[in-house]
Amino acid sequence: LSRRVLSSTNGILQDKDRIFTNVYCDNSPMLKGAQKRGDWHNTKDMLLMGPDWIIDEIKDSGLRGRGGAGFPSGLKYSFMPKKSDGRPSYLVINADESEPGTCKDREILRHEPHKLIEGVLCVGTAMRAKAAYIYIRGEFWKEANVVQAAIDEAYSAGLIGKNACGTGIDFDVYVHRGAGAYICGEESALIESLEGKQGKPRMKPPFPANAGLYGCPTTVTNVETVAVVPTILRRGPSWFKSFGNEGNAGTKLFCISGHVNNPCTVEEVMSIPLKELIERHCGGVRGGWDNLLGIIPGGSSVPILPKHICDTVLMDFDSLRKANSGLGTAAVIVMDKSTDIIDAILRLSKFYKHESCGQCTPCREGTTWLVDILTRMKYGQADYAEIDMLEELTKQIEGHTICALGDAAAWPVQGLIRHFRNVIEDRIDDYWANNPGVRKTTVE
Ligand code: L3W
Ligand code: SF4
Repeated sequence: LSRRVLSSTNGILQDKDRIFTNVYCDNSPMLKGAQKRGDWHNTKDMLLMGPDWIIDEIKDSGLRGRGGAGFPSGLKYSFMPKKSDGRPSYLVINADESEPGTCKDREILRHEPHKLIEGVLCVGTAMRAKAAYIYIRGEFWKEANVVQAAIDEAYSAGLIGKNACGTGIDFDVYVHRGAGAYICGEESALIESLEGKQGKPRMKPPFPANAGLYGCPTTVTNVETVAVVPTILRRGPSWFKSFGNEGNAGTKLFCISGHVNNPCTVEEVMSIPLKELIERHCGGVRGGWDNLLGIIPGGSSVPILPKHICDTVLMDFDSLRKANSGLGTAAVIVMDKSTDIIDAILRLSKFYKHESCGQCTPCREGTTWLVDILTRMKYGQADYAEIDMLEELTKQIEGHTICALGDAAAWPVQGLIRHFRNVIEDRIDDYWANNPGVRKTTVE
């Protein structure tokens, strides 16, 4: 809390500081409208400052990846080779937005496609790439059409393609559509899928920056991360850093769903208090703040937080990590007291079981076990000892798999046990009290 600079004294983002000014589609997403909003302004001058300048500006801004991991973006982009060894470098945009509760990149694709394409050109130039692929979730057919139309406009206007923006730089942009698998949002599975194979994650290292698409240096990066870059370059890293707490710079799109009066996607300052975010933009929790049970603050892959933590926690990477959860994709899923919390977490476990690619035994078998045990716990048909066994199972999955899907399956269940063990125990007590004739089997 040492450097709480929330753009204004009352802690809300002012319109003049919004990056995504068309996120509600007040105006046309196409080129004319985008240029009126300031997109493609001075892009040539920014590109001619050179790759090192662009990377330094991104590093200085403190931008961290908006796709879930929060890795420092400038550092990640700097991993790409400065000198070619004969292999081309590729930029790949992860628009496979599939994390439950997450719908922020969708709004950018629909309403701000030129912000993305300009960002693709800036970031691609920074890593000396000549081509970028935008990998769009299969279900987003409308968004893919909008992005393709915007790319066509950008080619016609000379903004991309040969001699992009009159800089002498050649840069091509292609749309590639996924086929509806969550795992293709994992960067190495996405690369496999782009290559025409099944979307199964690769072991890392090597990281894509060393050996990615077709074995060439590749950076896979999220839509929102890239789309904010032109504004950072135009307005400067200090402007971006003036929002949020130390190490958690900038503004951010939050998508808030569940038991609130007005679910929405909204741009706010990083480090805004969770309660303020919901009360200011969503008309509060259904039935009032005291009716809150808990909130998943960052998409389905992070642990739920109970109300007493939601009362004060700030929405940024480090604050949520300290609270034993995470910012993830900044998808805020609100649950009021009417929620059957065991059933809600069971639903997530079913999702991960379904989406597991099956390569690793702990993930493939473990997610099946999570579903089996939680299904019984939902009805109370379990034993107290099985709660510890369930927790142990999550520890056997976490950190023992090729990709982060295993962790993502484990963490929500750990959050359930950490904060709602009493609910599971009460459910077990109720079941055995109401079913005296049923024979109980004890877990060793
Ligand atoms: C070179 C090194 N590159 C790290 C790169 C790496 C990647 C980035 C972050 O998982 C999380 C996951 C989900 N040399 C490097 C290096 N890099 N060290 O930096 O890497 P990492 O491993 O921290 O994260 P990840 O594998 O990208 C992403 C979580 O996000 N998530 C869900 C996301 C869902 C979506 C969606 O809907 N599309 O994104 C939510 O929490 O669980 O923990 O690029 O290569 N030494
Ligand atoms: Fe596949 Fe799961 Fe292993 Fe990831 S953790 S590679 S999804 S089996």
